[in-house]
Amino acid sequence: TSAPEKAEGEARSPDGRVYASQPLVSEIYTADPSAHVFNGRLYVYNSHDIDGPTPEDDLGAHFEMRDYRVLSMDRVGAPVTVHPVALDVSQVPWASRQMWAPDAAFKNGTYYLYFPAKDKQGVFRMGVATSSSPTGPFTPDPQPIPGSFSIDPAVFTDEDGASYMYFGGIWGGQLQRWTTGNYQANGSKTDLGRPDQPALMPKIARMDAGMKTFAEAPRDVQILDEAGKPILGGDTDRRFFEAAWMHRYNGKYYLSYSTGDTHYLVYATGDSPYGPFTYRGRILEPVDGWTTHHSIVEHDGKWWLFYADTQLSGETRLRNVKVTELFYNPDGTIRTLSPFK
Ligand code: FUB
Repeated sequence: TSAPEKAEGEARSPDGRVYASQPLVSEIYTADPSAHVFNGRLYVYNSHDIDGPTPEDDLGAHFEMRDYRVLSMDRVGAPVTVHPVALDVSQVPWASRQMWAPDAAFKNGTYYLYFPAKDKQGVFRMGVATSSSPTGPFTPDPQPIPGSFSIDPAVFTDEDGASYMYFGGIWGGQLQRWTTGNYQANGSKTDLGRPDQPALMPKIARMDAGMKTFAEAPRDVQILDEAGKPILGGDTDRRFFEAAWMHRYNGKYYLSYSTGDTHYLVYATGDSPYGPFTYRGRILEPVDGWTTHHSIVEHDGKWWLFYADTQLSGETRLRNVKVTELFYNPDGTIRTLSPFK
């Protein structure tokens, strides 16, 4: 599906608010941006949205993406290249549909693309594919990463060279169906259904040196409130929903994520990649469209927030990636941004 050319006067949302940033590209629809700097250039690994036939539902069946196309640019504001298809679902032997939010990493002279997709049984798993180029084409492993499940992989490499995958998403992301360690096909469609109990937390697993398998069983990443108690399931303005991202700033670890049905991008900080993390606040107020999913990267001496909204289409299933500068306060907190001026 092609996105329409940007038209003059399209810079206002349907309710009249002026967008703070413009879509990075309009040739294709893009979402869920994971930005990385490789050899000084910015690469964005995103979902490639298409206009499929499935009606919208709470489980995201309308996100019917089939392939990945990488975006790249010399710097924010420079022309953006839309690269050819990097990986198509038809190349992945175990996958059936819904190539959702991906991420990438570089190690051992190889670029790794991590992606969630539903297997032939309709269960989300995480795949890995490799390439000698940051833009692909990528060659997928024939099986998903052993022990992987749910969605939204984010692979963070720490200063000591250790890499970790953060992942998970509730509702359509199926995390709530894995509480026993096995997939419960008839499990909850949303969450634990226990608003006064600790919420489902994102998962973390250290990656093996080969970057294709977990070096340990995935474990919970604890997100705590200011009193040191786990954020509760009913605290929907702050609890983890999907889209985990990790970055390091001034020696602290920043775990950021989407609150899903309340549409915030929020963050929590900690002293170790494993956490625990203490909730600190909002990064981005709700965008146009249901989903909100981001990444944070440093480039050219500034920090950038990549996110997406539905400016070009007005439809949640057809999103467009944007970027805006992110600012830290002197105490290390992040200044809350609005997607509108
Ligand atoms: O784009 C499909 C899914 O919607 C992603 O995996 C989630 O993070 C949400 O953006």
